[in-house]
Amino acid sequence: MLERYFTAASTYAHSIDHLFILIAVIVGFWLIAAETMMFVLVFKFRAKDGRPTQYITGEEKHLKRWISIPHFLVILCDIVIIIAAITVWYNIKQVMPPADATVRVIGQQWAWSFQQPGPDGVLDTADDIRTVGELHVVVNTTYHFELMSRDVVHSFAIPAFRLKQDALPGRTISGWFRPNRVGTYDIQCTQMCGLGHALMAGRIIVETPQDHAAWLIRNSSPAVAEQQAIPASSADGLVTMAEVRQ
Ligand SMILES: [Cu+2]
Repeated sequence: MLERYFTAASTYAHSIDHLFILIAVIVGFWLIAAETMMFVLVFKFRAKDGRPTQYITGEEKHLKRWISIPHFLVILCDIVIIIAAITVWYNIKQVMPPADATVRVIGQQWAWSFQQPGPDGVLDTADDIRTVGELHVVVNTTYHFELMSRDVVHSFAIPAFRLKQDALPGRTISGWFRPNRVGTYDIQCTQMCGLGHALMAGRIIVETPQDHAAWLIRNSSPAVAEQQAIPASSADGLVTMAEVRQ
C-alpha cells in the first residue's frame, strides 16, 4: 500500500524527495540533540539529599551560551532549508518547461475528467478525447495541464509524480509534469470537497508512444479512427505519434 508513495515516476519527484530527506535529517538531528541534552540534565541535576538548589537567572554568560550558540546554528539550518525549498519550488512551480502536449483537467464533485488532444495533437478540436477518471499520457513527454474546477475547491494530486495542485472554481491554473516511468498511478483529490471526497480517485496511465498511439486511435471518434486506421497486420505496436498525426 505504501508502495505508491515511494514510487517516483516524474522527473521532479526526486528533487521533492531530497528536500523532504534534508528537512527530516536536519530537524531529526536537532530533535535528538535537544531531547538527549534535556534528559541528561534532568538526570544529572535531579534532586539529591544535601545538594542545595541553584538559583539561575539565565543572565550568566557561560550559561547563556547554551541558548545562543544552538539558536544561531538552528537559524543557519533554517536558511539552508529555505534556500533548498525555494529552489525546488522555483524549478517546479514557477518555471514551465516547453510543452510537448497540453491536457485539461477538470475537478468536480466527485470525479476527475480529462480532455486531451486527439490524433491532431491540438486541444479544443473535434477529435479531442474526453475521459473520466483516467488519463493516458506518454512516457518522457512534458505535459502542461490546465486545471479547473466546476464547483468547489479540489486538489489534483498524483503521489507518484509528487504533484499536488489546488483547483479553484473560476480559475484556470497551469502546471506541468514529465512522467519518466511507464505504469499506472493513482490520482487523488487532496482537498476535502464534500461527501464523496474519498471516492474522487482516478488513475494516470503512463505508456510508451506506441501504446499511446494505439489508444488514441481506439478512442478517437469513429470518423477519425477510420481515417487514421492501422491495418491489423501492422498493429504490432510500431506506430509512432508522428505517423498517427499524418
Ligand atoms: Cu475533490
